[in-house]
Amino acid sequence: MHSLHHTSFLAAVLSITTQVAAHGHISNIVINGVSFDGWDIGSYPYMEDPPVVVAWETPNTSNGFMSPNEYTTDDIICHRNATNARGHAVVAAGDKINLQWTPWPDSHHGPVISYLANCGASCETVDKTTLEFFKIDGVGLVDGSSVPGIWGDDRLIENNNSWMLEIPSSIAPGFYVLRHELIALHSAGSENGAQNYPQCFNLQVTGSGSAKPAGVLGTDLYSPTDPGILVNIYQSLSTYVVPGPTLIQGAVSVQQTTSAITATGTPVTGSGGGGDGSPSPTSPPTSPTITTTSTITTTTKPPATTPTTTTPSNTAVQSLYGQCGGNSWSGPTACAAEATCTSYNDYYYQCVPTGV
Ligand SMILES: *[C@@H]1O[C@H](CO)[C@@H](O)[C@H](O)[C@H]1NC(C)=O
Ligand SMILES: *[C@@H]1O[C@H](CO)[C@@H](O)[C@H](O)[C@H]1NC(C)=O
Ligand SMILES: *[C@@H]1O[C@H](CO)[C@@H](O)[C@H](O)[C@H]1NC(C)=O
Ligand SMILES: [Cu+2]
Repeated sequence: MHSLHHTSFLAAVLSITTQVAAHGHISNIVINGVSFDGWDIGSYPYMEDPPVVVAWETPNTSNGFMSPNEYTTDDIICHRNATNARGHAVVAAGDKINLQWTPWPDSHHGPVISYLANCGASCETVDKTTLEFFKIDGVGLVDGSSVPGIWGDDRLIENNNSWMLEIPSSIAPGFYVLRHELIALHSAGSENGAQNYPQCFNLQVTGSGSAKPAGVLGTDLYSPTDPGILVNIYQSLSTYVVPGPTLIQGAVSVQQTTSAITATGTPVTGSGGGGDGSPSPTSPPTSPTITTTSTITTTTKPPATTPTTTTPSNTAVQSLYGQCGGNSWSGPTACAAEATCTSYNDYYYQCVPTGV
């Protein structure tokens, strides 16, 4: 029942049954001011001849997610039943890419992670099960001083629901799949509760880099018991380990800004051969200019927690710091004497010390 979440804190207090068809997907990516459409899950899967885009294609995923028990399936690679993008975008190593998500629900705290995998001759035809991903960016817990903390995807929401990343300048020219992913941790305190939202794009990286970092298969990226996957974010965390392999040398986590759009890009098709990295004749406009807005300032957020006492509907008693409610929770809803069942969001209620 991942589709339940509050659109605002007040709405959550008033009703925990508000249905919002949200979560998200990437609507477009912006490279040096040139915007490339993403895969529109609401219309393209229903077309006989959908537009060629630089994003990997899926059926209507309903903005849904992959679960930890699917980490060893091919679906974790680029989302459910994903097939190769039929075009790619050209980007120079060292350039930035802004990925525009549809509005992300603010209850879905978690990391923002980006990988590249070399495709060899063509990302349009590569077998996704052979792709070896290396991590170029990973932002997890930004500030753990409050519970449930400020996370990478909270920064993304502040940044107009977009994420800015940089293709490391060291990367050797060639064709690469960019795998960008949000992992929502609001239910991750329970086994199989994390939610992975991967999205893939085809890039041709140009430049004079020479790094060809080693990577791991998509099906080897995560394990359901990784410390950053099976984790209760409603208790104070001093550290958080971003899931997946470690960042490559030369990875740069850039300051979050948005990209003004100055042109619409046409995906390059036909993969001009040998992977030498030279832009093909049908590349998007040359002499691109990137305009970044000033740094987004932190928006005022509602209080992270406001205790709400639930009405016990189960005679069993939960111990301190145990879960005591939330959407689809069927365990005890009463807390031990010294604790009060507190609602953090629709998904998770926890027994916390009374008076805290
Ligand atoms: C996509 O799937 C969701 C849920 O499965 C559905 O509500 C929505 O109508 C679908 N979109 C289209 C265009 O059919
Ligand atoms: C994905 O593919 C499988 C096997 O072909 C199919 O059963 C399933 O319905 C597909 N999922 C979606 C969301 O289309
Ligand atoms: C914010 O996102 C919306 C929706 O994608 C987009 O239309 C708008 O141009 C973006 N604003 C900025 C400053 O990037
Ligand atoms: Cu959700």
